[in-house]
Amino acid sequence: MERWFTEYYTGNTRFEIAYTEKLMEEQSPFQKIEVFQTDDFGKILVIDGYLMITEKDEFIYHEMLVHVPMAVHPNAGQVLVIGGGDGGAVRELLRYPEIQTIDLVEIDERVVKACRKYFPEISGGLGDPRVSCHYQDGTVFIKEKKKTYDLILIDSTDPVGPGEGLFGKEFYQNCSDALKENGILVNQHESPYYPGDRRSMLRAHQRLQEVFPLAEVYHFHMPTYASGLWLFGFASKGLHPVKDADFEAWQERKISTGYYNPDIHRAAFALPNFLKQQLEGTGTKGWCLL
Ligand code: AG3
Repeated sequence: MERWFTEYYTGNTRFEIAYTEKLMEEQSPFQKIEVFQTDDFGKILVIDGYLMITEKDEFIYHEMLVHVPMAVHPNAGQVLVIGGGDGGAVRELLRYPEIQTIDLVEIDERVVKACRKYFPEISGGLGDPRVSCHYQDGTVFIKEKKKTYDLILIDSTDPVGPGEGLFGKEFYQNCSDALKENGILVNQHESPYYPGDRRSMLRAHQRLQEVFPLAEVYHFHMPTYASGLWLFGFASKGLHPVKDADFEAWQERKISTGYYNPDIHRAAFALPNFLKQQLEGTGTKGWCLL
């Protein structure tokens, strides 16, 4: 008998992966956590019915989350990751010797436990001496921090359930206060195709633009997220995501990557017209607006 993991993108469109075994299912105080073994994507982590990571393509998401801002920031020493309990973002950050401390603020300790058990290759860096794990609500943690971080990564779930506050304007303002003068914020920014994701994307973009002098989005191809086209936001008090990137310095570090490279970095900020129009609120032609 075939068993399927199903994620509904809308009431009428869904994505399915057959699994060979359900390795765990747990209702934590915050959310439902599931891990499945699949043939095509390796192990997959699902939270509240939404696919978070697959062993096959998580590198794309985590490389684009980390290497884009790291190629721009001239010297990131203090980094904050909010969410990211799987450890994928931390794994990529640890490849930079100039990073001295990483605070990981994950609301749900059960996610970390599950990932340490089932995804050791992704979560392995969480025990590194440079990393401090705080099991706390990121919206509360951030309030105490002023001019502390060079880089803040918001590696969140979707804006339903525990992830919701991580898309709020007050939270973004607190992130801005917690960043040093040349700090950068990168956030999980949803996607333009399906209406629910699009609404979240537009709301996040508007709020970030209200808080930060510079707020842009960049895209990457994520096979197992709705529509395959996914976005991160890049916000700063001045540093430009392409003009201020130092690609030579990045390449000198000889970090081997499966997706990220300087051409991809530049191209990620080149947006298709329909997306530009959506973000500017001028999408009158109806491209992808259904
Ligand atoms: N964070 C979730 C990204 C959004 C997925 N959304 C969806 N499947 N509807 C992934 C965390 C990886 N560290």
